[in-house]
Amino acid sequence: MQKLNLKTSRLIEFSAVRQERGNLFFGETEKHIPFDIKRFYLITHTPKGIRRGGHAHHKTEQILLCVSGEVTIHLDSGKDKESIVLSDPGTGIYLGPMLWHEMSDFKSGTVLAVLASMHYDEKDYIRNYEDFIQRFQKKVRGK
Ligand code: T46
Repeated sequence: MQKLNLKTSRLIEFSAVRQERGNLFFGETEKHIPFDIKRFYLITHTPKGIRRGGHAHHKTEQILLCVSGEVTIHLDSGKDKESIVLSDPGTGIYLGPMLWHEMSDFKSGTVLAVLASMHYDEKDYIRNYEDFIQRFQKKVRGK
């Protein structure tokens, strides 16, 4: 399994039941999912060459899970950057708040599922990178 070194992100290994009749993956709050799920959404039919995301969240925590296909997730804590390929439905990636993230290189047929800790609220988004970096630096100085 790939590793993640960023503090506000980690890979989550879901439970798996692999049988001759097929695979079943499951996740439970507390054990795999460190928040109560308030919302889910799916990203599908992303055309070749498209990059999605490009923002951070003030408070929302999320788990990204590639149900089928393959997608690359780019993470930026403000200090460190890391990219990871998601293709195994048994492995999700937890994204904490204040983590800039982008998704690229969606293979044809990719379905990206997202579990979120909060309802959709555009005010929770930081969509400007300079703004994100300024907020990150302010937080670091405040420590
Ligand atoms: C994220 C990454 C991984 C809603 O109305 N409700 C929702 O729950 C969501 C997620 C989006 N929307 C609307 C807001 C925009 O008008 O759907 C439109 C597309 O959203 P956005 O451009 O933010 O999509 P992505 O793929 O860039 O980002 C999404 C999530 O928005 C974001 O929270 O972390 O996936």
